[in-house]
Amino acid sequence: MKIILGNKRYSSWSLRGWLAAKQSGQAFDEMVIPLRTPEWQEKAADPNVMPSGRVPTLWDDGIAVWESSAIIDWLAERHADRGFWPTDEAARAFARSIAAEMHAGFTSLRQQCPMDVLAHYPSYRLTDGTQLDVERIVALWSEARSRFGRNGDFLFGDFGAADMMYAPIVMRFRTYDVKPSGEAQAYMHAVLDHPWLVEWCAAAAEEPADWIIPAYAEQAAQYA
Ligand SMILES: N[C@@H](CCC(=O)N[C@@H](CS)C(=O)NCC(=O)O)C(=O)O
Repeated sequence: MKIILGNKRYSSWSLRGWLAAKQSGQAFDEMVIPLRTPEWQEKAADPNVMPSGRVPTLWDDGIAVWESSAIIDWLAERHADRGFWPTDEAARAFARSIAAEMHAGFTSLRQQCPMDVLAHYPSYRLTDGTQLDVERIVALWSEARSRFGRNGDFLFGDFGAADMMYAPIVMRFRTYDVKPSGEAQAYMHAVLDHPWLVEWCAAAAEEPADWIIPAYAEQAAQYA
């Protein structure tokens, strides 16, 4: 199994696919291709690397799967014992709904606050639209935790598919200094302390300096 990723520093969708590969329990290779470089343009145009021209792309037994949600579904089907989705029906319905809501929505937050797992902008101000996205996400996390998450630290107890979808949001909250209280705050700490997230951020910190995207560096200078 092999997964094609963008920069670990920036690529939020890659993080979701990579977490799914981790959850599968299978050994896998990674190919990290830096966004907005000539290498990216070459690989993105090659259907034998990324058929959609985007990351993440998973290659599994010679079969390509792209779109983070499809990668999660594919691996959840192939490794049904790995706890991607809750077994309880009501919990699973909620988990699938909030995962889909993440995949399709929160456009204001996604546009205003690109993921940069190494950055911290303490003086950043959210727009009203982004604030609404934040409030909705915090409400979803709190409801999942209080209704279904009592047996563990994650949305549905153990780490699973819904946590994969929201892990990049946790990263954004840390970067843009969004500090929810209560259940949501505890949930953020659980995600940030999870060994796979720690591993991802450590790898991001090792990426070459010439992979830095100047627009993001300028944002850092403005709000640091
Ligand atoms: N809906 C896709 C989004 C994939 C996506 O947009 N990935 C970004 C990197 S985070 C990408 O490949 N961008 C390259 C580009 O836009 O040229 C998914 O869920 O995987």
